[in-house]
Formats: sequence, C-alpha cells, structure tokens
Amino acid sequence: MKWKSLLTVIALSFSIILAEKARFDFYRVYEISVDNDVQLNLMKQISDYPDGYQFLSSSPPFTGIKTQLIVPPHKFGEWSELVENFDLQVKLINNNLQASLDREEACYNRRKADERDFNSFWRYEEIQSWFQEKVAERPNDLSIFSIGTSYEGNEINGLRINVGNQTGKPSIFIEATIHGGEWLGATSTINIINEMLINNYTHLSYFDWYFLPVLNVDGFKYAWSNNRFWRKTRKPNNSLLCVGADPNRNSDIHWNESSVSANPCSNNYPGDYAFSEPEIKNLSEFMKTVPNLKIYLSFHTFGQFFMIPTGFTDDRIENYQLHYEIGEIANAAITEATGAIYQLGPIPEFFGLVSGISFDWVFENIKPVLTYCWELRPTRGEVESELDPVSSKLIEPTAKDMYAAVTTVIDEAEIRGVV
Ligand SMILES: *[C@@H]1O[C@H](CO)[C@@H](O)[C@H](O)[C@H]1NC(C)=O
Ligand SMILES: *[C@@H]1O[C@H](CO)[C@@H](O)[C@H](O)[C@H]1NC(C)=O
Ligand SMILES: *[C@@H]1O[C@H](CO)[C@@H](O)[C@H](O)[C@H]1NC(C)=O
Ligand SMILES: *[C@@H]1O[C@H](CO)[C@@H](O)[C@H](O)[C@H]1NC(C)=O
Ligand SMILES: CC(=O)N[C@H]1CO[C@H](CO)[C@@H](O)[C@@H]1O
Ligand SMILES: [Zn+2]
Repeated sequence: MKWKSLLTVIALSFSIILAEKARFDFYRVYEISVDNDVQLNLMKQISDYPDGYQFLSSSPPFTGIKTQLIVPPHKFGEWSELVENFDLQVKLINNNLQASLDREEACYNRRKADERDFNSFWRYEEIQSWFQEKVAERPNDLSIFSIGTSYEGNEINGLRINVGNQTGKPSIFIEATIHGGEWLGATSTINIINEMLINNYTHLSYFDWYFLPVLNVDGFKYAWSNNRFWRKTRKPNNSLLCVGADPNRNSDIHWNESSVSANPCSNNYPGDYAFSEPEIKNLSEFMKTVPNLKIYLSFHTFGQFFMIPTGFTDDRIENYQLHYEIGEIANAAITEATGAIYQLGPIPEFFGLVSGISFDWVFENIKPVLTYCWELRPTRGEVESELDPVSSKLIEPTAKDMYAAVTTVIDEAEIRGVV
C-alpha cells in the first residue's frame, strides 16, 4: 500500500472514531469505605490523575464515608493491587456499567419522538421544543430567556414564568445541570414547571420565575452523544488531550482554592482562570440583570443533601438560621411526600471546602435572601444496581422530592415575609 492511500485510510477511520460513543462494557463500579487518611489520599490521587477511573459523584472529601468509583477493565489488575495494599473495604455494586446504560437507553428509545413523557430523560432539543409549546399556549405569561451561548455556540435557554407580565415582582432562579451528566436536575426542573402550571401553584403569579434546566448545554449534549458520565464543559485546552473545566469550580469566588485539581484531565480542573468558561461568565452577567432576585436554587446529583451556602468557608452565613429553619420544614415536606430523607447542612459538612461554585457567587454578589442547593437521589450508600444514578426509575420520585422542597421553601419564605 502506498503511503498516501494508507494515510487516507487512517484519516477515514479517524473520522469514524470521532463520531463514536463511549462504551462501558464490563466497567465495574465499586463502593469503597474510606476509613483513614492514607486511603483518602489515594482517592485524591485517583481523582487528580484519573486515567480511566472516575468517581460516580465526586471524590470523597473526608474519611468515614462511602464513595463509588468506576473502574475500567484496563485497571482491574492495578485496582486489585490497590485494594490489597491499601486494605480497602470494597463492595462490587455493578459489574457491567454498559448494561445499566443500555437499560436507560431502552427506556428513552421506547417513547415516540413527540411524546412528552415526564418520567423519561429528554434531549436538549426536546426541552427547547417543549418550552416553545408552553409559550405558545400562554404567550402573555411565559417566555424563553437566554443567558448567552455556550463555547460550542448552543443557546443556553430557560423558561421564564411571569403571570400577567408585570414588573416589580420578586424573582426566583432555578439552575440545573451545570454538570453535563446530572440529568435528574433537568428532569426535576421540567417536572416542577409542569406541576406548577398544571396545579396553578399558589404563589405562581406572585413571583417572576426563571427556570434553567440545562446550564452546561455542551456538556449535557456530549453526555447524550458521547459519554454518559461527562461532567465538564467542552472548551478544549490545546496544550493537552483533556477537554473542559469543572464549571462548578469556575466562578470568581475564591477561585482555585479548594476541591480543585491543577491537572486539566481531572474532573475538578477549575479552568485556566476564573470565569474562563463562557457559560459560567454568562450566568454571572445574566444574574446581574435579573430584577429583585430573592431566591436562587440549584440541582446536582447525587447523595441526597439539602445544602446551605457557602462552600468556600466553614463560617456561617449571616442568615444561616433562617436557611436552616426553612430547610428543616422543607425537608420534612420531602419525607412526607415520598419518604426520602435528605441531610440538611452547610456545603462543607458534606463536601469539605469547595471554591468557585456558581450559587456561592450568586449568593455573595447578587445577595438573594435564600439560596439552596440539592444533591438529588440516590444517597451515597444506596447505589445498588436497582438504584444506580443513571436509572430512569429515579426521575419521578426525585421530581416529587424537589416539588415538595421548592414549594415548601417558597411557602415558608412567604409566610415569614422575607420575599
Ligand atoms: C412583557 O412586557 C414587555 C414590555 O413591558 C414586552 O416587551 C414583552 O414582550 C412582554 N412579554 C411577554 C411575554 O408578553
Ligand atoms: C456570553 O459569553 C461570551 C463569551 O465570553 C460573550 O461573547 C457573550 O457576549 C456573552 N453573552 C451574554 C449574553 O452575556
Ligand atoms: C391561578 O390562581 C390565581 C390565584 O392564586 C388566580 O388568580 C388565577 O386566575 C388562577 N389561574 C388559572 C389559570 O386558574
Ligand atoms: C491554582 O492553584 C494551584 C495550587 O495552589 C497552583 O499550582 C496553580 O498555579 C493555580 N492556577 C492558577 C492559574 O493560578
Ligand atoms: C490553549 C489553552 O487554553 N491552554 C491552557 C491549558 O492549560 C494550561 C494549564 O492550566 C494553561 O497554562 C494553558 O494556557
Ligand atoms: Zn454536580
């Protein structure tokens, strides 16, 4: 074969590779008890230099908790040595991750293209077309807002509900899916909108609502098309193979201080500089234009935590007590609605110190009265095959949890006259 035709063949197969979707055949998920500092340090090393390993949620911030790690087949040998050498207590909770993904895909492939199944995951385009339908139904009350475009040129659109289109109302902003693969945040947001419209929720017309189900649009689309577990943005870093930054470490609030890695291949790489990611910069600029912001809420997966700012310090915020009181009542409402239990507290209690997170930036700079963030289902110790975090079975109960939580937060804020 001549060199030229050989190169053509290479070029052709290269383009086919580019279009392919990551597979997780025989990838395993282990639940690990992190009991001492040596083990904790090992987890940190794995997180900083992943080479195929990936934590399902995030690397463990302290000892005494369980974490879930995806182990690829090429690491089985190394992993078994680590388990032995570091005396790790591990439990195999999934021995073929691809089978779980196949089940998930079968669920959403079963539905028809135009079917609005609220217990299914939706593609970005489906969310957008649903927004357009809703706006067409109530053009005076609903509109689509854009915070700007993503690195890849996608419009970052949300749905605004302002019944009667009046000015001067207090505003509420709900942000979800800053991390590409955290789809339960998007489905919960969509379900909350749908329920509120159907039920004509008591305080619907009192507020000016901004619902943003997918902030990291590029990462979300990439999770659909290429890698279900994608977390970061999609802005390349030319000097290295690895793409993207952790968008929830990229805000200009104690940037690059805690829970970050200097390795651009890490899932916690905070970006080359604060607000280097256009999505995050755009969000901050947009938040400056939202009139009279009173409440900012944010959804992540997973662990079942009901969290109060801030992440960058252990110091309590000024109105911590108000956050805690309302949080307790909203937490009870979740349990009453679905039986689920979320743990309430400041972010560092569950994640250690974390810097550069979006809702901390909003809380400190835009100063809404209330800011909460949830890590949705499942709990950290509950990621059995039945309850794995990619299961569509979690969509409905999680959305019910959050409908109860969000409406109760708002009702309680209203009762107390703080919004
Ligand atoms: C709301 O009113 C403003 C003018 O005050 C107008 O520009 C805007 O198009 C209206 N929006 C909707 C959704 O009717
Ligand atoms: C979004 O960010 C990009 C890149 O920083 C910028 O060019 C654009 O003006 C921003 N859009 C908005 C609406 O802020
Ligand atoms: C929704 O409830 C409000 C009162 O909270 C009422 O004024 C309004 O007419 C209701 N809207 C619909 C569509 O039923
Ligand atoms: C981020 O912090 C790390 C560790 O302190 C440091 O090595 C790195 O240079 C910082 N990055 C930037 C862009 O300042
Ligand atoms: C092109 C580009 O963004 N390069 C950056 C990749 O990451 C390194 C390490 O943070 C930066 O120094 C480069 O500027
Ligand atoms: Zn997240």
